[in-house]
Amino acid sequence: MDQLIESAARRGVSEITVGMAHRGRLNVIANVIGKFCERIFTSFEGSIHPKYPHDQGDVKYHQGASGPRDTASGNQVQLAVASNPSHLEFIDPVVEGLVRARQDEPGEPESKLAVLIHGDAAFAGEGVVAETLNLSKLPGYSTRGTIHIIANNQLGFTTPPEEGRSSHYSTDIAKMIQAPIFHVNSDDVEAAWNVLQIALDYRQYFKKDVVIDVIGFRRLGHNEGDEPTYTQPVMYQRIKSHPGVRELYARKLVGEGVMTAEEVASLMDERMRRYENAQLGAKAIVEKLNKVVELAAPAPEPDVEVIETGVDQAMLRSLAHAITAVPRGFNLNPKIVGLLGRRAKMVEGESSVDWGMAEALAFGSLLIEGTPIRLTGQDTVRGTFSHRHAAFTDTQTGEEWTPLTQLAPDKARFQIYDSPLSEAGALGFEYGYSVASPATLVLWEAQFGDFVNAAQVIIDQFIAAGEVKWNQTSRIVLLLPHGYEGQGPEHSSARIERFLQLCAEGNMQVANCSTAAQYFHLLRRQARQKPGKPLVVITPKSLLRFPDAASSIEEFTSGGFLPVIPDREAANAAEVTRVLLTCGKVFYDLVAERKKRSDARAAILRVEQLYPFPKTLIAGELKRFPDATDICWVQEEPRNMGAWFFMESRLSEMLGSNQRLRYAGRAASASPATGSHTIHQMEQRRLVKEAFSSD
Ligand SMILES: Cc1ncc(C[n+]2csc(CCOP(=O)(O)OP(=O)(O)O)c2C)c(N)n1
Repeated sequence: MDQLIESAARRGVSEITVGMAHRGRLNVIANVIGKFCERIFTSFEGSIHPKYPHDQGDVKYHQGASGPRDTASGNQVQLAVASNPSHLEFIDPVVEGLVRARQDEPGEPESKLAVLIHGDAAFAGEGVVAETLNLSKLPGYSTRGTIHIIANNQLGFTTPPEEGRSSHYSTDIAKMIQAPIFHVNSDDVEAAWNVLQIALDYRQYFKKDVVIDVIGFRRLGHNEGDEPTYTQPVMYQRIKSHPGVRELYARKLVGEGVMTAEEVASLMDERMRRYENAQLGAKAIVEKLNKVVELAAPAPEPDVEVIETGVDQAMLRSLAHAITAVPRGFNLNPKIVGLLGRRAKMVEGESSVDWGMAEALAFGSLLIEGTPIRLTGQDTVRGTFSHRHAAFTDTQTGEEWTPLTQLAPDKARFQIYDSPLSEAGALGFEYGYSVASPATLVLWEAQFGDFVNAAQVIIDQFIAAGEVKWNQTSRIVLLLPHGYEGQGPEHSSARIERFLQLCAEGNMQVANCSTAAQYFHLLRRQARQKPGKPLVVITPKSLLRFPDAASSIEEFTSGGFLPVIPDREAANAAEVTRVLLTCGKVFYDLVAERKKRSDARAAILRVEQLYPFPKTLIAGELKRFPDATDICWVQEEPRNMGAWFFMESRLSEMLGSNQRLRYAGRAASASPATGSHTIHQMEQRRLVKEAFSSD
């Protein structure tokens, strides 16, 4: 590691971001990044170093660290070890995203380097490794070559290679990208140094990944409590009699007359003194603090307010012109000509603005205001539901025209990429990007929201908990198509319940917009928010083209995202005896049913922001209907899914003694949705009917 930094600096590298798991991590933080011994020892003593209060958020060997290092060649290198969870290898795509964000800033991209240190078992076994390798040469994801180092101790906890992988080498997975792989004996320090020089030359010249497999052993057990001779008695007999690499190399240097035995001993003494001093420093800190740690009171839930995010109509007009005026000589697909014509008319008020145009206007206005945007996902450029068309392909030349890239090229960059078919790797990358580039609005879109659970580790370990664990903020946006439309168990649900269960301490936001204007304002609000918090947007499928979900242009020129949409149609508040609270597309079914029944007694409130829970706004709306005794949460998801469990306790707390809270929705179910379109329709009719009857 030491020589990696020195050698990389000599080749013009000025920034290195390291991703690594547990093994050797404290060593790297203490000895490579430097100056962190005292912090680590304080943590071993059971206290938190006053300079690093956030260390209490995670165990010491998961915390990140960063700092500058002056190299022997007189250069300074900025070093960082990324904070990571216990989940092996999931830091890989995150580090790639962190580094790509830095490379997208002005300066020489190759001067910023990603280094990933892997365990041999994890490199062969964890699928996210393959996902990350697959990103390495893609235009939207490449970091111009990563140095991979396998700290290969020939064991995965107690599991030997014969049981841990079907390939000969743990590194064989890297053959998928034809990366050069060097296997080197960890006892041979100078061979490792030589290999490192070749690897760095390769990376700087070819801008591709390279792998160094350092084959050695683990002197002790997997961790403090492990007894390796239970499972590897023969191997550990041999390890016991092995002098270790430091001793071997010292002997070699002494033998060659490079150093004397006294010099070796004095180097050791000096190093031990450093540790002892750090330990004394840590003890002094612990004694000084010497107070009983008190449990902090839980943070109150943040309040929700409406933030003005409207855009002047003249600006919307000029934006619409820029994104609908086809460049001279460009051969547009005739099927798309109509779409552009319709989009142009929307801004003139001749028709309502639909979802796709609302998004384009949000992006366009943000770019002009100076917010860079990066949007990725599977088939995202066109849009899975053919509603986006962020780029157009010339029918004769195959060239692409991406209107939003031309809006403010000097001020704010618009990046949009179709992602590879990956969720964990692709979302991990975007999370990393959003952390390193807080000014950029980074959005990741799932093909259908259902597939987001293939990236669950990134959500649980990074997006939901990253700020509390590591003081690491992100304003990443997840766009998750969701809606019960009879498409079966795997094209219906973005698993709203899972996100809501993770919500606490204001860690993130979950919203489900029912109109195009709401989506526009939500995206704009997200770009303005300080500090950034992740945003999960439950996005529609059929509503993309549903006329009632489109919005008039006036709704874009003033106002902001409404966490709760009041019922403007409930004619006479005094007549209302029933309040239906809901979110998402089922709102439109409820409105249609109320109309069919000519029911003036039911009001329908849309809770568009589920978390942070808009308590004051909902309470204010409920107050408008003093005679409403039947309060019903309506959802199209099964009872054990959707927002019901989240809403039940929160709404119950707010009700008066004369009010009763009910549920109307699908029955609890093991699978998110039925596979039969007919049964889907029957269920949908039933839940809507139930909403209007409290018997
Ligand atoms: C995703 C995940 N699964 C399981 C574990 C539990 N675990 C921690 S270390 C380890 C063995 C890792 O072996 P290897 O990758 O060779 O690294 P080593 O510990 O030998 O350095 C396992 C299974 C984990 N941390 N993360």
